Amino acid sequence: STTYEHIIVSNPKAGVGLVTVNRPKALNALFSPLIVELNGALKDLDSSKTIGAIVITGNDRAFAAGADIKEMKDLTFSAAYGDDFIENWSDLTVRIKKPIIAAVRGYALGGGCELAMMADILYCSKSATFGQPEIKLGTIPGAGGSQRLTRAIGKSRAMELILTGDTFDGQKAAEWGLASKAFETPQECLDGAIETAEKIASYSKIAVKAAKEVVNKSQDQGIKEGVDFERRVFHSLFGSKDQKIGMAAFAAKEKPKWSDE
Ligand code: CO8
Repeated sequence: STTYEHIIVSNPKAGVGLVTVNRPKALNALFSPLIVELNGALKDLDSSKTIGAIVITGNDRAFAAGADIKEMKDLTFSAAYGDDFIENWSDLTVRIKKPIIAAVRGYALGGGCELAMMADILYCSKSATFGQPEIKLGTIPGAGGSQRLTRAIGKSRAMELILTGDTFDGQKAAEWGLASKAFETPQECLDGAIETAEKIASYSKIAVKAAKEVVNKSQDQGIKEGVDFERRVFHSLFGSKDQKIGMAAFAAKEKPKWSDE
């Protein structure tokens, strides 16, 4: 089997593939090599004859604290647009046919929140922290956040969260319908996700595939156009001074002084 540097793939129960994001020193910040590994692992699990459902998790402190700000801070518009930066994040939603459950413990911020929202089912611990804080860095969500958060919790709440960068906890995520369950503890969250994955894996793989496909039809009409549009605007912000100011300030642990340019 393949060995990975930034993720761990295991088989905790019959039919269940568990992918653990494992870059704890950076709070599981999502950088390109990790996304490549994640896509590779998901594709392997998707084509496995024995796996019926997949769980993605992080650790107790972080599901993922966002896209890697240090990797993005010097990115230019032409590089972001030219290479269609983060387009491969969408692999998870468009290529994987088996159900994916996100078990969110700790921080799910920015790209981390977006990754969790790409899953088919979202479970969290009550103390999990969600948010789209990109505005504080002089940019906007770039991996579907503006579209999926708005679909999940409604326009006014999503607009408020994206414009303020405020976070919300797992209990609120479940109340608002972003998560289907909020568990008392991080361990219960992971166990619950594995248990649900095991149940799904006990059913006919062909019926499960069909069920996922038809439920997703209800979401997909129009969302692809929205996500593509969002990513283009996100790319264009790499041409602004404030994106450089915001991300450099994060890396230097300083407060940004906005130029409004
Ligand atoms: N990128 C890079 N490094 C990070 C990130 C990140 N997103 N988050 C945390 N780290 C690093 C810190 O720099 C620190 O590194 P070091 O030890 O070398 O200084 C280490 O992880 C531990 O973090 P902190 O010391 O900051 O831990 P605290 O407990 O003090 O704070 C927080 C935890 C509140 C989560 C804080 O780390 C934080 O605010 N992180 C950034 C959150 C954020 O802004 N996320 C959004 C990023 S932008 C984004 O995702 C854009 C999405 C666009 C689409 C997807 C593109 C790929």
